Amino acid sequence: AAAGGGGGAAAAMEAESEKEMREWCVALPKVELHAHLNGSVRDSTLLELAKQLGDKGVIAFDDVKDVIMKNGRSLLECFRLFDLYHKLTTDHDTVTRITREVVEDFATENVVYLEIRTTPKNNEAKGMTKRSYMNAVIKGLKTVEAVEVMLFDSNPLADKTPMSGLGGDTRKKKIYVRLLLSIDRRESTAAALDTVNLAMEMKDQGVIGIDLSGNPVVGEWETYLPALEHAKQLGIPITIHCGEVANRKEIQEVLDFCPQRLGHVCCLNGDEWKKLKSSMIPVEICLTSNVMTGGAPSLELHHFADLYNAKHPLSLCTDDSGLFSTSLSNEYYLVASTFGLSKAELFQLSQNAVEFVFAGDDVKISLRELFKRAEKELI
Ligand code: 6MZ
Repeated sequence: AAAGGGGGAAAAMEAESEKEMREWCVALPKVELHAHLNGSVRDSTLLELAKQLGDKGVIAFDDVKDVIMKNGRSLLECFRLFDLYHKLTTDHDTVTRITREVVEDFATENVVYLEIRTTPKNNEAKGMTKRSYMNAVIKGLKTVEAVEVMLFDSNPLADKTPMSGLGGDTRKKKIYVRLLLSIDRRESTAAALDTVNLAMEMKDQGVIGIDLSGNPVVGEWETYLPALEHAKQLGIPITIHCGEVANRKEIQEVLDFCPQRLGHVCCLNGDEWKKLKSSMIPVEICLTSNVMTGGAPSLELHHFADLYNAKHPLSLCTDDSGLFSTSLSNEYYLVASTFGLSKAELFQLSQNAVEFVFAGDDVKISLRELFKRAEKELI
């Protein structure tokens, strides 16, 4: 009984320290660089939307409910799910709503800088163009009330308000939000070019980059290359999903293209790892997503450890926090619990991500200041 009691006490202590660490990871100011809008929608909102469409007879609610509430998801299942999500979020008002909620959810996690990526969509039946879709997203950013959304670069010297409510500050939290436009791998060259041109047109409205994403077993690099080259010529920063599947030819081509950042980098071989490491291209690491979709065999064997030990530039990201039931705080907690990083190391990891944001120098300066202040309170 004594041994059992001791075990109980040890377990209680462990539970207490887990709780403390989780709370610390929430309090840590964080930078999110890889979050897909539709993958970040709350389950409760998806269920509500599914119920409404179910009542109208557009979908079978019970089928949808099971899919949304299901846990493990293969990569292919994810992309089937996105088609379903898109059915639920097609109209302008819903796009505005989910954008607002996604920003609020990230701000609740003390994310202080957020790049949301989304695929501008044409949908004739809803009178939606890529442009009107993006206007609906931006409307969502402008109607956030719970936190102050900073969509434009501001003069950091004129702005001394703490951003994350650290130290019991009761003023509204602030969050920088920027948008990346995604090219979906199913799109044609012309559609991909439209997205790049739209990003250029909307660069004064918070749009700062281009992403290439979508089902990695669909499409050819040559199809998107003209659009990506065009973005490069226009000086628009680019991030590319790389190596979600072992497509050797494409991994080479992506590494040769040298985008500003890379997402995932799961299935690289020895030479590709060498090339990546010598390139020093920052990598957006998505632990939970990679383990759930099979891009990494387990948390313990995730390539985070190798890249971290090699001091490769990294930032932890959620990918699809709704779809994978995670949060950025949870991703930091997983790094602590799986790889044994200390609080000081986690803080450094979070702070380093400031250097990889696509926003301009004013924002970086402001974020560096914020981390300096936070360090005194958290470490
Ligand atoms: C590749 C992904 C992805 O754009 O409609 N997307 N692409 N790999 C992933 N890892 C699991 N997760 C999400 O958000 C959803 C879209 O983002 C891309 C897919 O194209 C998906 O349809 P938006 O807001």
